Amino acid sequence: MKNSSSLFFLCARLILPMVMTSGCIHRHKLVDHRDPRVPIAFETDTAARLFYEKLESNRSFSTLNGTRTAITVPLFFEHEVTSVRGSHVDFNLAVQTCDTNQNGIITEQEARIFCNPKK
Ligand SMILES: [Ca+2]
Repeated sequence: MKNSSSLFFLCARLILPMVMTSGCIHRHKLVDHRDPRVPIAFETDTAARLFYEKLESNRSFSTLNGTRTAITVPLFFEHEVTSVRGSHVDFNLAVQTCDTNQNGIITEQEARIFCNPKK
């Protein structure tokens, strides 16, 4: 009886580390959201300055540059999705918001409205 229990513990001591360190299914997927910048022109230098100042002030509050999602079944399966968000996302959203008539040119009036939206 003693031999069978010591054999069991010996096998457990040998097999358990092998199972723990053996290759499990690991999948990693990288989703890249780095779209190109939307082309935009500014009517005046003041419009450009106002737009970029507002854009930079909004970026200081934005800390989320990506997400990581993982699904794990210990020892057997691990699936991980990393989503990367590029800096052009903020720029493109700001252009979309600021250029209210969507003509590809940000006027000084549009930039001022973008900087001080009515509440
Ligand atoms: Ca416009």
